[in-house]
Amino acid sequence: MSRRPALGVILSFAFAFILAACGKEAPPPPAPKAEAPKPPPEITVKIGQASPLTGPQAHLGKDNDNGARLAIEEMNAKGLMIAGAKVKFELMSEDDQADPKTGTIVAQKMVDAKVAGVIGHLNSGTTIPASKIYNDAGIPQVSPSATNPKYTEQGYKGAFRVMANDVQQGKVLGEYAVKTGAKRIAIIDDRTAYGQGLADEFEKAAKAGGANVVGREFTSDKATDFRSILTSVKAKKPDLVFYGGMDGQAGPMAAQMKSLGIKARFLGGDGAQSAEFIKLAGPAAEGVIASSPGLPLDKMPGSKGFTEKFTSKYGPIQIYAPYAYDATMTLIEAMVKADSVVPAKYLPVLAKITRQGVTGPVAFDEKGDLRNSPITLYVVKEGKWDALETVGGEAAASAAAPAPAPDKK
Ligand code: ABU
Repeated sequence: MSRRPALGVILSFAFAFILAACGKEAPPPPAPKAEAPKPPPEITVKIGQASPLTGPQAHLGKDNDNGARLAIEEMNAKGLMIAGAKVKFELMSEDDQADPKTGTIVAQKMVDAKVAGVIGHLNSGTTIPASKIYNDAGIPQVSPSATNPKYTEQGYKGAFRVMANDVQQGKVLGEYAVKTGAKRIAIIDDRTAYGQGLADEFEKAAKAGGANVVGREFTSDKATDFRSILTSVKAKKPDLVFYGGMDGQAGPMAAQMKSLGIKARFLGGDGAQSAEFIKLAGPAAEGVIASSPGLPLDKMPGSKGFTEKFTSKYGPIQIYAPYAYDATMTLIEAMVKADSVVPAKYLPVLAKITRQGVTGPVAFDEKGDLRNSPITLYVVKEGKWDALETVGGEAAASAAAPAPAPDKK
C-alpha cells in the first residue's frame, strides 16, 4: 500500500490553509439527512357479497353485486385510514344460485376467507341459513333485499337488513287489495322462504279486511309453465290473483293468465317489481300492481347522483342496487367510526349507526330491521312501473335523524 497522502487530502488541507489565511473558517460538514417519514401501513379488508349470479335471478344478483362494488370503489378512492393503516377494501362476490344449500357453502367459504362483513344474501331462502354461519363466526351481515321476518328474529347480534320486512309488506298488499275492491282472491307462491312467507302475510291481511281466499296454489322458483295451476285458479273465479315470488315466474304467469282469459287483477311483491317482469309479461304487464319496500327511485334522497353513477357504469338498475350500495356504505362507515375493521369491535357501532343513505335514513331497531321503512305500491303503465302511493316510514328527506337503537339482545 502507498504511504503517500492521497491527492484529495492534500487539497483539503491546502483549501483550509487558504481560508484560514483569508480569516475565514471552513464550512461545517453537511448535516446528516433527516429520515423521510414512513408511509402508513396498508391493509386489505375483504367484504363478502352473496347473491345468485347465475340462473333465473342472475340479473338481480348482479344488480346487488354492482351496488356493493360501486360503494367499495368510492370508498377506496377516498384512501380511508382505519387504526393508522391505509385501507383497501376488496369485494369477494360469490354466487349462491338462490339455493339455500349453496348459500351455506358460500357463507362458509367467506368465513374461511376471513371477510370482515357480508352484504347479502339476496334471497331470504339463502340469507336465513347462511346467517347462522356468519353469526357463529361473529361476522356482521347486512342484507339489502331479504325480507322474510325470520332473518332478524333469530336473536343474532350481527344480522341486519336495509329494507322493510314481509310482515309490513304483506299487510300493505293485503290492505291494498281489499281497499281497491278485491273480494275473491286466489294466492300462488313459489314455496321459497320469501314467496310463501309473503303470501301468508298477504293472506292474513286480506282475510282480516274481509276478502275470501278462494284458492291457494304453489309452484317453484324455477318453473315457467303455470297453465295447469292457472286453469284451476280460473275455475275459482277470483277477482284478484296474488303471487308471492320473483319476476322470473311472475312475468310468464301474468302472460299465461292473459292467454287463458283470466280477467282477475294481478298483484305481487318486490320480487316482481322489476324491469325484467315487464319484459317477460309483455302486453300482460299493463295494469299489474306490485309493492316494493322503500321509496320510488326518483324520490330517494340520493337518487340523482347514485342513478347517474350506477347506470353509466353498469346499465339500468333492477331493484336492489341502491340498497346494496347503502348496506356496503353502512358497513364501512361503522368500521371508520369504530376505527377498527375487527368484527367484534365495529359491530356495536353498526348496531347503533344513524346515517343518511341513498335510499333514506339508515338506522336499525333492536332486532336489526330498518327503522324507517316505507313501502311503495306501483302499477305498470305504458310499459313502465309508475308509483301509486307510499305507505309508512318517515319522510326520507327529513333532517330528523332516527333515534339510536338500543343494544341488540
Ligand atoms: N325480497 C324479495 C327477494 C328476496 C327475498 O327472498 O327476500
